[in-house]
Amino acid sequence: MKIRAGIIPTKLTSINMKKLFIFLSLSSLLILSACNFAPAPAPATTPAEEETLPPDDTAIVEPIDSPVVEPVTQTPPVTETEPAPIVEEPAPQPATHSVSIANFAFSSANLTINAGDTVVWTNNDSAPHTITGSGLDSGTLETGATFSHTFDTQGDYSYYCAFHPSMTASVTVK
Ligand SMILES: [Cu+2]
Repeated sequence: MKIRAGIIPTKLTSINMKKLFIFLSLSSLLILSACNFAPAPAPATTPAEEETLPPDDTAIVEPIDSPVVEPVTQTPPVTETEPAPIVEEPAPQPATHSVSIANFAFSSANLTINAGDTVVWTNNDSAPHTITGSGLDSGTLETGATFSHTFDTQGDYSYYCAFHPSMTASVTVK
């Protein structure tokens, strides 16, 4: 052990190695005794080691820096959420309303519909009639003829028969 005693770093290193060796030996003994195992044959310590290392040194050597486990902070994966599609409120389906012309009268005479709806007039009378007024002009509707108009704009549409002005009716578009 004294071969390279003159070299201080080497000596220090050898001392540290001795401390480590003793520490490991004692640790293994503690573990084995705690497990009620028969103690393994203690590693022989050379007299030189016992001389240079008082028992107190083990207490100094014992704390071993446990590797610092840094908490792994995982940032949550950024999930790109697509913006929800703008759902337009579905417009009411356009409807078709029928108005019958019979006995010199419109039926229904007062019809209420939604914008976009269509009204179909049918002349079920023996005489010819018209739908006239408020922008409506069917021309002459002979018996069995039809006239249709789609109301896209809200408002009140009053109309009459050009042949029989007493025949009046209206369509209210909401
Ligand atoms: Cu008429």
